[in-house]
Amino acid sequence: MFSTSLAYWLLLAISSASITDGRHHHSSCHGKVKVRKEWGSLTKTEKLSYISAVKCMQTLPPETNTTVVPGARSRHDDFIALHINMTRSVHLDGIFLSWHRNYVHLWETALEEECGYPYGQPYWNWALWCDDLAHSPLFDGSETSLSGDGAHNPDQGNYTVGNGGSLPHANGGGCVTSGPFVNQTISFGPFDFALAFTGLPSNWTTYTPHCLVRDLNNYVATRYGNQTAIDVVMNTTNVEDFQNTMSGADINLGPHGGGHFSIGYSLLDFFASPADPAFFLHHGMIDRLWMMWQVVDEKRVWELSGTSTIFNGNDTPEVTLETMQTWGVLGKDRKTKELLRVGHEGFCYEYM
Ligand SMILES: [Cu+2]
Repeated sequence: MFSTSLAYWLLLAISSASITDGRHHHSSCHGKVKVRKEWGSLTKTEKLSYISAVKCMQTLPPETNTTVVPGARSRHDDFIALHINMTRSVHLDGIFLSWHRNYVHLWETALEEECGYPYGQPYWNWALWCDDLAHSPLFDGSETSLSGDGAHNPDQGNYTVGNGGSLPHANGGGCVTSGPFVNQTISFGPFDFALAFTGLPSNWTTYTPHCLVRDLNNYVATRYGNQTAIDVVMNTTNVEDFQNTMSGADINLGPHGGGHFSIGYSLLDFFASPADPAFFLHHGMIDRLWMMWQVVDEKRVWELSGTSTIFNGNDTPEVTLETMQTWGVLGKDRKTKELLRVGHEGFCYEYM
């Protein structure tokens, strides 16, 4: 315990220093800045408020056109459906970071405006809990967690990853058995990763209710989410390397892929992963690291690499500052250059 909390405070000290640097850039937020904190450092009130706001999003009616997407049953489903539909445009490419920055921000904004959650979007610092996910504040299954492990599923084989690689499963693999999201119904999917190559079938919009599935996997979390793995990403010096080390390649999942795999099944669904409430905390951490990496050098802020097609495919041109990005019913279209600076263009938050 001692070493965990020591590491925790060291990390807080490091992150505070970086944020101070970030403030040297003039902000256009005029003092209205939300503080995004690590889940473990939220007060009980803040945690319960966040959980009840997520449940509120799962109860409010959708804004998606349900003639087109009949599976959409809630505001949370609006976020999931949009992500499913855009998966092959916004991952493993040149708009991954900026698109998800605004996606998480739109979620944070909806939590406040529609569900009364007044605080910043929390994040999940992988390194703090990677060797014991089931006892982390985020996944311990208590009333102040986002639910715990899934029931044991004896039929799990290994994960096949990349070019013939293999990763072990853990002890879960079934529906979550404890905590606030034990009765959550996921409306879409699950979707096979192979669809990343072929595209979605037209019936992806169908209502296919199932439970929130988890398989908390310390082996994967430790391998790809420890501080050394994060340092590899943070020590890169151009955005192409930052993107590639964050999301990994082949069996090296990187912290981005590693986070998805370490929680397993629902969060691992390449298309419908925002159905797991932990998604927004995972991507909060990615956004935090990107911001900390950007403020080291002003020219990193404006650096772009890749297209807006999965695997940087050439169906779309190289991303530029003028490239338009879209979020459907969730929010207005934005130019990429508006999405690159925390503290500007409505991104009024900071990381603690
Ligand atoms: Cu995503």
